[in-house]
Amino acid sequence: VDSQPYEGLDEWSKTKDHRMEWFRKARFGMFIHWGLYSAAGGSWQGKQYPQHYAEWIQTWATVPSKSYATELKPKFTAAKLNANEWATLAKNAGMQYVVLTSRHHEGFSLFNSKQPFSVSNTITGGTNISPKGRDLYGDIVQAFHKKGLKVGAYYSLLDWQHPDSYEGKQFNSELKDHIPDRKVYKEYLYQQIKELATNYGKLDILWLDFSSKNRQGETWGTKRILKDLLKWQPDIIVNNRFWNGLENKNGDIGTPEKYIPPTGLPGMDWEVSHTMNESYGFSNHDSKWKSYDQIMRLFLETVSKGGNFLLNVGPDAAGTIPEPAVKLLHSIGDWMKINGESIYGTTASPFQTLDWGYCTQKNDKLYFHVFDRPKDGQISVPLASPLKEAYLLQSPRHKLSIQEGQGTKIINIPENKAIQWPQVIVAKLIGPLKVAENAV
Ligand code: FUL
Repeated sequence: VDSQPYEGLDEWSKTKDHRMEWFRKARFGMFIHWGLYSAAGGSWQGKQYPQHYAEWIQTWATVPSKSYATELKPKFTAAKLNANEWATLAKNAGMQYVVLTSRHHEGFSLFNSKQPFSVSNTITGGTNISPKGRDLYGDIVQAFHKKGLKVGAYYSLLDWQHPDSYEGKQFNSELKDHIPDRKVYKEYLYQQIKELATNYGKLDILWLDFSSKNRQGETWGTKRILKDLLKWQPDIIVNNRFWNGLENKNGDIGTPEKYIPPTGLPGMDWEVSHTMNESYGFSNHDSKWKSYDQIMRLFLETVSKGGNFLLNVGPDAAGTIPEPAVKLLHSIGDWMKINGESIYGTTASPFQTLDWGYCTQKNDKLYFHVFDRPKDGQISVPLASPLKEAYLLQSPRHKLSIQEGQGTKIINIPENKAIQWPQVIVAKLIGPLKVAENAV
């Protein structure tokens, strides 16, 4: 299965370039992990569990399923949720799309699912409604739609709550003797995906998570879902996690996680997801925030290798995005406002590595992202083709001097007067781009 994208599903292959058009230009999106795990915040009964993957608290601390309804759900108040603020934050950061956890592995649907076996239904006998009857997923999606952002639903193929899933039994002693009926589980997945694809307007990405060695393809009823999905949402994109392995070549996009493949993913569209601290879900003891510089390096390295960058936020149970994350997003936004041109619609760098930073390209322009300005102020680019001009993206009228090096072009860059680091140099080509083979 692993190298057969859309085997037997011709419509998916035929429409791929059309469906991928916006995604290839967008380059930058927001990931949101929000669910009942946010109320645990990476701790259980006074004990702190790993600071990464706090959304996995159920497995770290073997939290019984019923505690989700009795302890976590009441704490998951969403009392401060302002979906419009989230959407504004993403938009001002220069993000073009959002991927929101509609249901994570824990089995709690953030959307108004009519399916049985969500946390509230099986355990409390409730009506399967998000806190206070509010359709949190719907509210958030609507806010992002209003801001003109594309919307993706993260949807977990695993469900630690559902009695007929592959993992459900381990957290629920009442299910000790229950024999899981996989048909029921497949139907549940199908119906929930149908709800996401038909009840909330346009769905731009279905971000599934995840197949493993023993569970893939027909484990989930993949073909049936994909066939109908394209009828419900003809422009939709699906990631590769219906199939086994993070770097399998199925689906529309590869999804390396907290990791930038050194040479990208050749022959495939891809998107790196990264966290601003260690964890995707909110953690009350994860203070390992990355610096602005670190995030920008991850972002620009990803884009320079041809990938999209999906940067995560983990709001707390009240719906507040942690302050350090907000600050980072503001700083990124300041940079994007001036330098977004070097991101949107660009393709991968033609050069392998550059000592001083990264590169992207678009039409007749190369964009150099200079992180480490050489002391003499000269950056060397292994470029054989002539340049028309070079300038700082933040002040296009100020042309920079260009010298011929040995098989290279040397551009003299001014002192760091970047309004927001890193500096971006635009180099305009005269003819077709030619990389210097033997540059020294
Ligand atoms: C993983 C999940 O298990 C994590 O909790 C997280 O959602 C990440 C993006 O994908 O595979």
